[in-house]
Amino acid sequence: MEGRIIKLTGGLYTVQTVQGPIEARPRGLFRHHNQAPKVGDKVLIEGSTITELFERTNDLQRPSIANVDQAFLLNAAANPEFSFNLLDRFLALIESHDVRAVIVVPKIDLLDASQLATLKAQMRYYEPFYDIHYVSTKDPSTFTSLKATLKDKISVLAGQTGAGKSSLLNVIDPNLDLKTGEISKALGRGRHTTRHTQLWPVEGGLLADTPGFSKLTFDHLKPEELPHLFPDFVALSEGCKFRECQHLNEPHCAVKQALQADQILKSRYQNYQILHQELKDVKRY
Ligand SMILES: Nc1nc2c(ncn2[C@@H]2O[C@H](COP(=O)(O)OP(=O)(O)O)[C@@H](O)[C@H]2O)c(=O)[nH]1
Ligand SMILES: [Mg+2]
Ligand SMILES: [Zn+2]
Repeated sequence: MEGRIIKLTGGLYTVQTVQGPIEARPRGLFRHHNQAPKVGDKVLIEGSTITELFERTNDLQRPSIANVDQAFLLNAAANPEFSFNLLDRFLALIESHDVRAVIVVPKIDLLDASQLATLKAQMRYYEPFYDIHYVSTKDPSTFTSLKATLKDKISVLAGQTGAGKSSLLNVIDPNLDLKTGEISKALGRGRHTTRHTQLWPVEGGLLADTPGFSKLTFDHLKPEELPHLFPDFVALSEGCKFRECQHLNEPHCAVKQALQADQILKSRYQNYQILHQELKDVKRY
């Protein structure tokens, strides 16, 4: 029977199947992968044994989840102040893990109508490349379109502390926070909570209760890889003279031409330059 691993605690896996959740253990390491199954893996089970592990589409380390379809990247409209730099860094990081990013702007109730209109106008630049959801916990109906995207997918949340991740979990399923709270209580002592990642069935999909991409580090990337992580630049790069154009000092660069023609958000290009330099400065051995 086919299933999806939604939880791992002390070597015991919980596999979601058409017959409901089943607790199972793996047969051992898997020949083709030489690795243990993890949360998010699509597997075959016989009785209470995981017998086969399907190929992964991607493989996150923190939290440890395979086959993530999308990451909701939260950048609050205010408090903390909206940052295009953080937005672009997170987007590149998520792209580098082969995960689809979905932009979420929480706390729109903290802006007045004209401030919100200004932010939306700036964000319009991203619309051809990313879905954007503007939400507020003060108006739960703002979450309707976001909820609809959960179906049949594995989703994780990303974004800095205070962005509104826990609040979003709470709106999507008020039981989620409670459940994680129960786990820490069950462990007792209340001093140290051992967190384990778990996928919760919500809106016909699965949502991780542990945020991803919390370390905004790019050690795994070479500067030459960066152009591929900016889909807006990728779309233009056909017009660059050089195939592996870095869009920095090369002649006949379509990205720089678009920048001069105001077809690229200035902050977007600046953030690209900053990141490119940072990746060059990373020590490699
Ligand atoms: N006004 C307003 N406050 C919000 C909204 N979403 C979250 N907050 C508040 O922002 C703070 C941080 O939210 P939280 O969900 O804990 O962020 P996290 O650190 O990303 O999990 C909390 O005080 C929330 O009550 C919103 O849509 N509107
Ligand atoms: Mg939180
Ligand atoms: Zn170029």
